[in-house]
Amino acid sequence: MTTVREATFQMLRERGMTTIFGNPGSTELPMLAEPDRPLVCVLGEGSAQYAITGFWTAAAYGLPVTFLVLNNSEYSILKWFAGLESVEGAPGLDLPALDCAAVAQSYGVRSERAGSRDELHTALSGAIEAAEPRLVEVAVQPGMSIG
Ligand SMILES: Cc1ncc(C[n+]2csc(CCOP(=O)(O)OP(=O)(O)O)c2C)c(N)n1
Ligand SMILES: [Mg+2]
Repeated sequence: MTTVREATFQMLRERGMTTIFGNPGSTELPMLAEPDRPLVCVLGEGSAQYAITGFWTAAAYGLPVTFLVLNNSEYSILKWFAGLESVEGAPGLDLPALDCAAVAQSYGVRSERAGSRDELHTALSGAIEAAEPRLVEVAVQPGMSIG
């Protein structure tokens, strides 16, 4: 069975992209290396909480980065890891009601939520074209498998 993680890495590799650690690394390092390329930082709603000031950095320096938050309302990777270690009932792994769009907006990053495939396409296109930081948040299903 293909996992979301494997499919994501494969998709990135096929397009000459890579994964970096959290907001600051995703925001600053590639931008310094190749400032003319559009930059999209794809992250989970949980990861966003660990480097939340990356939103401030993007807003303060006017960096034209697009944040795409895939919000599955859980700490999925640790649920998966708990299963791997046969741990049952690990606490604190559900993350309901995290609103990354509202948080990023409060840091000065114009943000929106997409509720459908069409809305996601429109929001992402606009965000990538914009000459300022933008955030698009979309709800995705919990769990690791996609098929
Ligand atoms: C800067 C940084 N802090 C902490 C971690 C540890 N870490 C790995 S995944 C993760 C959160 C995962 O939650 P989420 O982003 O919601 O992704 P999901 O597992 O639900 O796909 C964290 C905190 C990290 N990789 N990098
Ligand atoms: Mg999550």
